[in-house]
Amino acid sequence: MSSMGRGRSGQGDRLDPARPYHEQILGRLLEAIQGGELPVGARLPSERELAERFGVSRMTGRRALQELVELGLAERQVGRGSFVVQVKVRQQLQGLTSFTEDMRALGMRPSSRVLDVARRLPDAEAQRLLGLRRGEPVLYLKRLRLADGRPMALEINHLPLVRLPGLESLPREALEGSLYELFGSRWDRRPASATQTLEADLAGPEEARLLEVRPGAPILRITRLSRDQDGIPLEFVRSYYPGDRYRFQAELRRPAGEGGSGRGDGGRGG
Ligand code: 16G
Repeated sequence: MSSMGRGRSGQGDRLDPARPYHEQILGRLLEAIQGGELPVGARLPSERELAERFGVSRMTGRRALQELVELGLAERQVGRGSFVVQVKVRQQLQGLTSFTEDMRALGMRPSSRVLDVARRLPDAEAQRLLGLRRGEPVLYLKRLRLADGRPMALEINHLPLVRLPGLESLPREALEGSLYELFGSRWDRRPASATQTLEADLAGPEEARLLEVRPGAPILRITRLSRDQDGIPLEFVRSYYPGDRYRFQAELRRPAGEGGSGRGDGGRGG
């Protein structure tokens, strides 16, 4: 492939007249990004440079760059040009899915590193949310979740041992796979509903080291309380997500009978 980062027009820069030019230029840019020739932070050729190199109009060059921005792979900086950015995982906020399912749906290979596993008494919040009686233990499970070998989340799970008999004696490897699959296959319990919260935070030294971000980098603190088919809590998880690797998306709808709910200050005046 011809170099995208530098060099002059050559054989490799010829485009096939039978296919849309902007698509082919986009393809070359994608190859250069995926191949590491244009790493995160690299400046992309400008629309003028693309136009010259491929013998197309500046409009065509602009369109290829625009599509790269829309794919979430590049960012325009006013007066400076376009730069390659870290790809973000687009995560839906509806649908109760597992890490394993989410990463597979994105074509990535999920894996886990078990950092800590121990029988413990839950802290007050975990005990209350899980609806445990005093003295009822949880399996405290701390895992680093990776996708294609890259850290994507640090999860600290609290699993109520009274509801998951035998969990404690499972080999460590069983905890490296999908917990949601394990709930189903071993106890015939499936997370059916969950309450999740998201908050912004800054990475402390431990999160930074594990998630491979700098200390003080933006992270998301997420909690999830999942319940089974009968509404019984199955897990309480505190997770840390690197802010530069995710974009959350939710579909929003006006409540039925808009303006007529009689609640809050959203109603029609008069
Ligand atoms: C997600 C959940 C987590 C759950 C895990 C199970 C959040 C925000 N999300 O990461 O609560 O334990 O999926 O995934 O905490 P697994 O089945 O792949 O182990």
